[in-house]
Amino acid sequence: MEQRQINTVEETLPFGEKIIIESWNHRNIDIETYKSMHRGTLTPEFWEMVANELEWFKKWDKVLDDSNPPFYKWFVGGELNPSYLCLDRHVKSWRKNKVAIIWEAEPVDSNGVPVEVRKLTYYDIYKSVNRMAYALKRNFGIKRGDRVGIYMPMIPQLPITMLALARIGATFTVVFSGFSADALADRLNDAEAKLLITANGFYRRGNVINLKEIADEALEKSPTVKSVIVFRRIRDLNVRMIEGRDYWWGDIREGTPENAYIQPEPLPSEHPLYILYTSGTTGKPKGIVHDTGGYMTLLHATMKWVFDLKDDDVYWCTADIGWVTGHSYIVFGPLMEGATQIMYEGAPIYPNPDRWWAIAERYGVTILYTSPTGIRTLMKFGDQWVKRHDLSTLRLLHSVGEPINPEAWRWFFEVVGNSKCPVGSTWWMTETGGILISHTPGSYLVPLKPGTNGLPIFGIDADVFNENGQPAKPGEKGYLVIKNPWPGMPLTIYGDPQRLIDTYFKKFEGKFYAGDYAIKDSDGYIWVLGRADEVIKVAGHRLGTYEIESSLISHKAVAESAVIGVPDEVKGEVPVAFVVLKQGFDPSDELRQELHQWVRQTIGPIADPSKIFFVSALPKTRSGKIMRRLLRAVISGESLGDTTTLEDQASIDEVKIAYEKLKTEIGG
Ligand code: 6R9
Repeated sequence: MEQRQINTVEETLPFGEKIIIESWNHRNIDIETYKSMHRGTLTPEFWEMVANELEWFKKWDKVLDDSNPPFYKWFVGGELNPSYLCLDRHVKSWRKNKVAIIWEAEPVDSNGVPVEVRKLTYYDIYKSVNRMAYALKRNFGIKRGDRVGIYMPMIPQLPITMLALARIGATFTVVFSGFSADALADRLNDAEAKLLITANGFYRRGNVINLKEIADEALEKSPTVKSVIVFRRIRDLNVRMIEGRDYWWGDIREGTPENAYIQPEPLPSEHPLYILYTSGTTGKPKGIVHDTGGYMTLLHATMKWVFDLKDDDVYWCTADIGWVTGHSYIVFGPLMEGATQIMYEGAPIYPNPDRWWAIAERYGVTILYTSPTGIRTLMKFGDQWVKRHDLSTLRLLHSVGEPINPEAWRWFFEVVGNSKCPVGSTWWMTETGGILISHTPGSYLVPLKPGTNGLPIFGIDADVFNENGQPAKPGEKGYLVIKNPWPGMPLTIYGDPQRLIDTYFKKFEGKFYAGDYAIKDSDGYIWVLGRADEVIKVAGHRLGTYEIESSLISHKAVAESAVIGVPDEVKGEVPVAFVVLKQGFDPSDELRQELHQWVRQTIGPIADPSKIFFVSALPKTRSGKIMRRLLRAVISGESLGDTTTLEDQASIDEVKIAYEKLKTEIGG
């Protein structure tokens, strides 16, 4: 039995104490030693060493092609296939019948026991992927370079679909199953998807969601999609099937040979594996395109260093595959590493607020990767829900998606992890492909501090810059930048390469600007504070305030709108909307409800503002630009600063009154 001892040391800076878990896997290290090792890793050759640990069909001619920045290409000339790395390799080894995915459906019986659990081995998944790849190729003519949309809930058929598409070299785009028909249609159209793969429905919080109905509505506006494959997730849920367009997954599978084998395409390292749409500073989400070789290399590295994954681990990432965390750390990362992992269909509080802890106990989870919102949601219900379960198998905990407040960190560390598991907050984004700043208990563990992201991982040169592009002083708030190219970085923005340059590489010439505010402390630890742009993280879900504004403005009654993020105890941030109505429309509760419903229908429930305020004018400059800065100042109680450009002082007074009203309502 490993000896585990915890020492608590006081920090001098205003960042709280350091926590040293002594002898955790005997990899503890002091900060200066880590930093000196880290300095030696900031070269392409270091990443070449990591890439050499993957199985390539053909090795590269050049590690990094940097002739056309910021369109870097990693491992040029190399060929590989993610489906091969995640499946064939294991099937050829002792892992053939190792359980890859333990899937638990949401419904439970009257004793709270889950009614459906499936354990799929690597060989099971391998066979399904091959049959699916066979059908995609032979029946639907899908080939390398085609784009395919995926709109599926948290069921094993989702990773199976992604791996089948990767196997034949089709570029897929997964759309989160909580997005609306309009959001789905926008993404299918932008990607010019030929085919959509979906399910008839799924369970969420005890309700049946009819996914196919939403997909049908989207398909009316998505002319490029010629065929649809529908997985029957819920046996008795009947949905409309359009002859010649819609096909049942089961029927297709029946039509393929049991032992179908489709050779994995040897894909060039810079082949576009997938497009994932994410919110930015305009109304239209952008399609981040990831490569294959660099992306898989970063995932391999982080699975080892950050998650310390071993063959006897039971790993669980609670994210939804519809977001980047699920792409990287449910599908490609863990499966490539041969993990046994948990996949859960439903809500964390169904039927009770101990569902996650029950699952962790049931399967003996050892590594848990979750979100601050998840932690805060469950923390609210009290320790007794955790204590009811034996969580002694847990050995490593991480969070992602938003800053973790020290209180939530402590609860996760003490109550869930019983003060023996390292707890990290891994910083990364859709654009980065994988984790770039994090504690790395799998390689070397520096002291923990509640709430920090820690030091950049090996091979990543991250810093905090001030407005002038100079490194910020310790403790000074600035902008997070990544100074070197890394494997896993975006290839481009689909259909709009210039936007990649403008959004990420202009503010600090040639360096990747993440769009986050951050502080570096005197130890060099990075603390990401939140977004510096018009992006908000609602329960860890990334949304653009402009998207919500565009949705509101598209309603017939709305003339103008401004949306900002407001701090929320559980969700981190929630959107609040200020709305000016058109002539002939009057504020009413009914109209307010209609607007809430409208946002749900045009984007999805996650984007629904927590409050909608009717105002007669928005604070604007004389040239007509909405001054969101002032709205945010009112909300944060900061001084309004320079208001000389403000056209109409009355507008800001009205916002203040609306905000005071909000504060009394939420008791903040
Ligand atoms: C993986 C993911 C990216 C934004 C990012 C930042 C925030 C993510 C964080 C974090 C503080 C962490 N973020 N992880 N902030 N600490 N550990 O979430 O990707 O959805 O693209 O969001 O999320 O603001 O810029 P994505």
